[in-house]
Amino acid sequence: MGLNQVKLEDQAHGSIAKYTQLKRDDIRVWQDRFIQQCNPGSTTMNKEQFCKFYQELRPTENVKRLSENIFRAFDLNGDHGVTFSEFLMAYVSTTEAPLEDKLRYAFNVYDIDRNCSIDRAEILLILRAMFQLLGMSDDKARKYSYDQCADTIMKNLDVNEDQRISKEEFIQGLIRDPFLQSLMNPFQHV
Ligand SMILES: [Ca+2]
Ligand SMILES: [Ca+2]
Repeated sequence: MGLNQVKLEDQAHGSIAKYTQLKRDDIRVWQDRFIQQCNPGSTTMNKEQFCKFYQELRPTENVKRLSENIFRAFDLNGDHGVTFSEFLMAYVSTTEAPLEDKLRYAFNVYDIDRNCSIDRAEILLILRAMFQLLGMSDDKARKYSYDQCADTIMKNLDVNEDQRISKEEFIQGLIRDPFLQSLMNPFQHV
């Protein structure tokens, strides 16, 4: 590794440490583990690599269907790759950080087209994966009915009734409503 690269890595680790409160040694351990899964010479994961890695990190969860959406949520700059910094900051935010931080990432999971709001179609798509994550049998899922569920969610979260849920509406709404939170927050069950 060249001197410049070392310098860059040091800077990156500095900001990760500040954000996550992790010790530099721990960050290095995470980095080694992360890089092993990337293509040789790369420090960025593609979707396939990420999904495999994430499922290994959360083996008890049925995250398979959701992991592609979690990839998108973690890929903050939207370049279809998750860098080590993006990964570790997101992973710590969704496992150890306060609820509000988890919900910020949860919002990204639902905002499939990245237009900073969630519509009913996006809710329906993610709900199916959430029900699977929650281990609900088809029967139980049918009882709740996705459509009914989406209606309840829109009614409770879309405060200004513009048929879209903003990030603020999403976060405040789920903090207010523990039932919806348990149904909708993919990071609650870690
Ligand atoms: Ca990215
Ligand atoms: Ca959207």
